[in-house]
Amino acid sequence: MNRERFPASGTKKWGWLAALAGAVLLAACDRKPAPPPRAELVPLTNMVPIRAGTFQRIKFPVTITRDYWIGKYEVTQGEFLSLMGRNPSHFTNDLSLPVEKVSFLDASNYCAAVTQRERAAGRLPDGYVYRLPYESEWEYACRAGATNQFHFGDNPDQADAYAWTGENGDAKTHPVGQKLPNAWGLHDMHGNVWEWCFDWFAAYPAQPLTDPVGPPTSKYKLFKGGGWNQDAQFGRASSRFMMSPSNGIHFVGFRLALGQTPPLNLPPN
Ligand SMILES: [Ca+2]
Repeated sequence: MNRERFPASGTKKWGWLAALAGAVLLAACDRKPAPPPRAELVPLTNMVPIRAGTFQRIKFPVTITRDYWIGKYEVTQGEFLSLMGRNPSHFTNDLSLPVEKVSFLDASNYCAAVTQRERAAGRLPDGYVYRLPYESEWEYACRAGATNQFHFGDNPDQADAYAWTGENGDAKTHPVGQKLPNAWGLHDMHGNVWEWCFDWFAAYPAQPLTDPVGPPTSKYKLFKGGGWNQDAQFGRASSRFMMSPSNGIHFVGFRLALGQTPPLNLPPN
């Protein structure tokens, strides 16, 4: 047995380890901090991608030049409650009902909270944001390629299969997604609750429009699509009503959009 072999070998081993540690230390000092992992865009599972395109609003074409996503359903009371910790709705006892009595500001705050949550989870890269749909985005998605007053045609008497309205709604909201969707898979675009859009209210400009975002400011924000409180004829794709952004009422809710920032044609602050 060679007694010298072990101490000699041990010395070599420790020397080698020390050299390695030094090299690692040098390399560590040399290395820049690793960049945070790049977020991949993973839209919420109930968001439907909408391709850029053009639709006809009354007499004039409206063109949207960028793709975006829009919610398949109105935002439910369950979704709102779980993120915001409160449920302002008038009609309750079922969390799959659309949230209502939300002001424009409540709806905007919800969108911002979704953005923050998804950003923190690494599912929302810089340059994208959850927000309310612009009116043009909402209307383009509602029409889903149809050129009629409703996505199902021109006759409000055919609304029953697609919409909860004053005629069939029993004077209340209904769980989202019970009626047939439009051609792009979106439910309750007509009826159930009216839906806040991002735009301030003004009369439609009498000209072709590209990526319109509404006036820089006005007194009211607008909402679209009709609801349980009014007959179907009032919920045509081009119809709109408006209300102060701080008011909430039991026939107005909203749905999410997901888009790039900044939007085109955003008016200066
Ligand atoms: Ca609706």
